[in-house]
Amino acid sequence: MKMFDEVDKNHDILLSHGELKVYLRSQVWAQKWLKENDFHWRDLFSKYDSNEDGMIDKEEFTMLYNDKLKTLLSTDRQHDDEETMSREAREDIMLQVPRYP
Ligand SMILES: [Ca+2]
Ligand SMILES: [Ca+2]
Repeated sequence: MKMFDEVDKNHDILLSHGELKVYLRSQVWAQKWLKENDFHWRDLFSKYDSNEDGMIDKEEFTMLYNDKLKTLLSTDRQHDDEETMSREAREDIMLQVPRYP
């Protein structure tokens, strides 16, 4: 998975707390989630580190991705689309304004 490789900076096919923190903190789409009052890195790991080895492996990351990241990403994209659409709609309106000499 492309995202997994991006998070896994030292390429040991495992994601440490540090790697996941650095990655998510650098992602625009993750900011809203990270700033939620009930968000805690400890909870994230206790929830998704199923074998409790202190690292997130590919399988565990897929769980996290499907459970959480996918939704965040799609919401973010939708938001972008809406902004683009409204910008286009605004241009349409401007074109429709009759011009008086
Ligand atoms: Ca790693
Ligand atoms: Ca694990």
